[in-house]
Amino acid sequence: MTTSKILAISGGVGGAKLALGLSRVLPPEELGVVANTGDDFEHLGMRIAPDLDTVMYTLAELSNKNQGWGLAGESWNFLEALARLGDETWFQLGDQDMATHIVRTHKLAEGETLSEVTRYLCRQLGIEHSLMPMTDDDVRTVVHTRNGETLAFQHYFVRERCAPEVTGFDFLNIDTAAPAPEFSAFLEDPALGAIVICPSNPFVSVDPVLKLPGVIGAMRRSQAPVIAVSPIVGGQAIKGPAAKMMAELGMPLSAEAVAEHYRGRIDGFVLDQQDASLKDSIDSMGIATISTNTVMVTLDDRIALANDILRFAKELSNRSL
Ligand code: FO1
Repeated sequence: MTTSKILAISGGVGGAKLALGLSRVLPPEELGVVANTGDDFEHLGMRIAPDLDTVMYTLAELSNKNQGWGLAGESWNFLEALARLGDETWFQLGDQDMATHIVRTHKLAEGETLSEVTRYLCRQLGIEHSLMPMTDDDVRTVVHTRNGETLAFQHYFVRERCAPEVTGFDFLNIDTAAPAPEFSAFLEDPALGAIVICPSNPFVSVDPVLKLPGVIGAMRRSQAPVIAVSPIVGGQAIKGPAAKMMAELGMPLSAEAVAEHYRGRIDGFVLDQQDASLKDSIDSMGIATISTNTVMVTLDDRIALANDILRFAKELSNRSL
């Protein structure tokens, strides 16, 4: 049996960069990318799925590389007209991006599942690798804050610009949600060679995926090693509020604390080369660790990191034989 398939678990921007690298070194039948949908929300009557769209636009090479989300060459006529009508403009919806939300909302209303709609959108954008939502059910991340307020994720992230101090997170409806069929199929596939947790936010991008009923059990039953890439480099998050959240949750600001967070759920950990000195203490948690360049500036960086992870996955599989 060849164990050649890779399943990548991704949030938005950081995860999408690694997913692109993996898509450049693996043929379509050997890579699946599962995206967090806890960030999804209903806005102005539309269903918005930010992480799915970020990965989708990145794989299609249509993304706005400066901001990481949205489309390159976007125009904003819709948003300007919305402002004229006095409606909410805190969540920036570009004219081209709107087409994605309208097609998704329309197809969901016709009874298609989010997995089916995602497959359709990917096909239309020429993406050959599999991109799937973590679930077809409506799981919603909420953020608990120090002042006692609970915010819907996008209200915390975009409207409040991550300013409120966080005290914890909940994933509404997660206990009754099921992993999407294609996600389950990947986890149960005897040809699964590795599960890669991309350098995404551990608390709000990866945990919702891992906390879906049955996911951890299926990961443990699978022979495939689970490898996480640290989103914390030199004590800072490459992008987004992960480091701010760690500080507010009273955690040390280090990649080691991320490994500790994933302890019991991963077999391997990828540190940035700047943090190479943490290798021994993470190894001693029973997590095999390597260090390499994880800061993905260029496409070559994304591809090099993907190759490093695939080599590491092979090494871990051979060790457990
Ligand atoms: N992020 C922002 O910081 N500001 C925005 O106005 C914004 C709009 C937006 C529209 C569509 C979309 O798919 C994503 C969008 N994002 C925006 C990104 C997104 O909300 C976050 O990066 C993720 O939810 C975190 O992974």
